[in-house]
Amino acid sequence: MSSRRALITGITGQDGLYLSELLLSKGYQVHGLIRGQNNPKRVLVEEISPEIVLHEGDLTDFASIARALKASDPDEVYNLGAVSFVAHSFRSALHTSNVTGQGALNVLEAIRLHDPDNRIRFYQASSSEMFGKVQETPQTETTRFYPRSPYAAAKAFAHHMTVNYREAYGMHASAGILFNHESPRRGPEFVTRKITQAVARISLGLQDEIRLGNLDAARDWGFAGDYVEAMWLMLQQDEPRDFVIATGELHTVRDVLEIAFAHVGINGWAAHVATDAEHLRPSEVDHLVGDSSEARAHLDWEATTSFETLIKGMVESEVTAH
Ligand code: NAP
Ligand code: F7E
Repeated sequence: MSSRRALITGITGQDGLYLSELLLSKGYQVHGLIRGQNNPKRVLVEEISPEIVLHEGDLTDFASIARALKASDPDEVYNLGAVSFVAHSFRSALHTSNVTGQGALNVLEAIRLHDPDNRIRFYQASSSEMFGKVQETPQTETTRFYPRSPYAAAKAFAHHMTVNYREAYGMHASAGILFNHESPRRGPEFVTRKITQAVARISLGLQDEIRLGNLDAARDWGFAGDYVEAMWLMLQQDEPRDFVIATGELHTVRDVLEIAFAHVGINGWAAHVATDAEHLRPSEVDHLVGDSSEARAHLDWEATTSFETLIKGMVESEVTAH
């Protein structure tokens, strides 16, 4: 029996790892594009399965994407690769635009040339950050974008190119507009992981304080394992289209602190938290919350992990790791 093949860019990232596990469990042959000649995160992919086939390449290098497509001959391509840290994108706007924006176009164009019969199905990792300075609440598939960072502007470009390749060339190309999703595999620079890691260390006497930026920022935080399921479901639909994937619940950075500290038995977290202007952004996104009614109706998808369970689980995982 020949199994389905998937090619994932960004396979070493949080979502790439969860998606690899999901696709392997469904019997897929999984291929990944991996950056650099000796990527230190290669080991994370190999821990999931030594059977995953890695192809060296970079989203800014069109030829390397074309080579990976030829070698893997996939049925599905998931474009998860990106410079994904919003704060960093302000310091590296051109690079972010090349990787997160034009990188997606490189993948679309490589697929178009490799597969003129449109056999390949394509997923683009779009982001709630595109809503930025929100024009309505909650945000849906039709809410107008108002990007507030180089990252968000690059994602908006990639999103529009995905829609354009679908409409112009009939490609089965879909974009998931995903709201924040977290896990113990989240990069340590993102606020939920930064807090849960620090709280575990404070509870173990290894650290005294956490330095943070805007504590009033509010997000719709879900569990990454739930969200990769939505990516896969989108590519199983007969017709390609875009979906908002979110929990519909809004919480602040303060709520993350409250739950994480309480879980290790520390009340009065203020003594352990300092605010530091270094972590403020030149233009901030104050609050984002999504409406996933379309995903519920058409994909039968729903977030299954509550915010509290997510944050407590991340703290537990850090305590165990120390
Ligand atoms: P992540 O952990 O930051 O992973 C990013 C991945 O992109 C890594 O595998 C990284 O590989 C790769 N990458 C970076 N630059 C590259 C380049 N030049 N060429 C090829 N690959 C490159 O991100 P994530 O949280 O898993 O998110 C997955 C995708 O969804 C991203 O596109 C992100 O922007 C988007 N998204 C995320 C969220 C969220 O809340 N997590 C929400 C909406 C959208 P290295 O090992 O080389 O660093
Ligand atoms: O920040 C505030 C910060 O960096 C969340 C990416 O996956 O989700 C992610 O982007 C909020 C912001 O995620 C600190 O200002 C306060 O308002 O965890 P974050 P993000 O910027 O929302 C979207 C959907 C993506 O697509 C992105 O790729 O928390 N905040 N103090 C802080 N944030 C950080 N990182 N560090 C702080 O010290």
